[in-house]
Amino acid sequence: MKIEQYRIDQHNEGLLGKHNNQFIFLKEQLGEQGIDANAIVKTLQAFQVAIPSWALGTGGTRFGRFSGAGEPGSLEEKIEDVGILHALNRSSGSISLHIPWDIPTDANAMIQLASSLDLKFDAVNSNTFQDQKNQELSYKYGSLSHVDPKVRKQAVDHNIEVIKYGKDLGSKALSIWLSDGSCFPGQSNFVKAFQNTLESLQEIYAALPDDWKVFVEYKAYEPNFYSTVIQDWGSSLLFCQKLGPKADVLVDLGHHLPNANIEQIVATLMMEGRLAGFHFNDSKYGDDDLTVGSIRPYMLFLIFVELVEGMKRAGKGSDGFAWMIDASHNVKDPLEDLLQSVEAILLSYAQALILDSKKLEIARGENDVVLAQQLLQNAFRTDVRPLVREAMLHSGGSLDPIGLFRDLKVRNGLISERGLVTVATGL
Ligand code: LRH
Ligand code: MN
Ligand code: MN
Repeated sequence: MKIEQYRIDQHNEGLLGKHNNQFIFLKEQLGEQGIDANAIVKTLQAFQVAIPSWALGTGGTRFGRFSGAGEPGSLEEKIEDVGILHALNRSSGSISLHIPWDIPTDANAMIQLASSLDLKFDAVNSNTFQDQKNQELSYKYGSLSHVDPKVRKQAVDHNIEVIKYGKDLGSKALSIWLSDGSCFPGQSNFVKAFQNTLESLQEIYAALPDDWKVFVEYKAYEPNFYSTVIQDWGSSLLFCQKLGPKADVLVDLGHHLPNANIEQIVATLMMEGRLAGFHFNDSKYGDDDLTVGSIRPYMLFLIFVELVEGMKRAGKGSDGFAWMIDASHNVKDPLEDLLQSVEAILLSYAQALILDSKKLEIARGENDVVLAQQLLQNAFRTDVRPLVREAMLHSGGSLDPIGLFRDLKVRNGLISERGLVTVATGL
């Protein structure tokens, strides 16, 4: 199923009058504050968020999975789904694969399909947190940190194989997330686990092509509940510093202990030039993997304030980082959910872009706490939806992606192509 451009244009026509009024009104308001709305629209247009292959089907919980209908059952179908998202919002121009949940047996065919939908292959993810079919040794007690060098070698070899898959697809980065750790005090020697992991990572690092990066993702807990080897941004940064310039820290919003100040973490990593990018999601309790912006939109905005500031300082555009959604869908249609997530990311970015950062710096210098807060909240409380809509419109996308998805009955189309019950590979 492919969404033709004329469908999008037709749908936009009916919405254009109302949108133009709203955009012009906001443009005037922003103009009075010296902000160029058109420049912000351009910046938003350039922002691309990768879609993970595992978020295209219903995730479920450890208690059960209520399968959705018409979900993708193959890699081709997953690429097609991302093609649908990208046609609608023009902001989801890449897909991130998880090996071996996805096995690109015919890389050229996959590249062709992806480029016909204007998509690229984002970072490839390795998986040593599950035992795979026909695997010789188990990861029950860890992978890259394992006490047994044979298990470590198996995990290193897997990562090197993932790099090969990625190379064939034109990916430029390997994302590593380890579940390694311990469930009980005494189970693991923290120092040995760190050193084993470092040695294993060094072997993987040595296998990286020249123009590749490795992203090191941390997570405070789960599935190990006492300790995690790469538990926080500090540990992750330490690994990256020891590995070398091709290693950077990957922040997944759901991987922190409650109430962590993620925006400050982001500021510090950017200051050091070691932020690889993001796995966006939202949560109330832990690694909930809920729709981005659904629970703590103000936190997301504050993160984007630091990102915008950090990008400016580094003289980098948004294409200098890896942005991805990492979410799970238990009750919503995954495609609708992903459209909501991408929109939430763009909204936060737009809010951060309209912040008067010069005034904020002056307020900070004068210890005017009230004004500093007011400036942030003025930006956050501005309805920036017309900016995001204008960006999508200019890029050939829809003014109302979810509305059009529903009008075109995309899910029904997918069900008639793929059947009512399809089981997505992966989670
Ligand atoms: C772990 C994680 C990591 C995995 C993905 C499936 O919680 O965030 O990024 O690769 O979920
Ligand atoms: Mn993640
Ligand atoms: Mn996670």
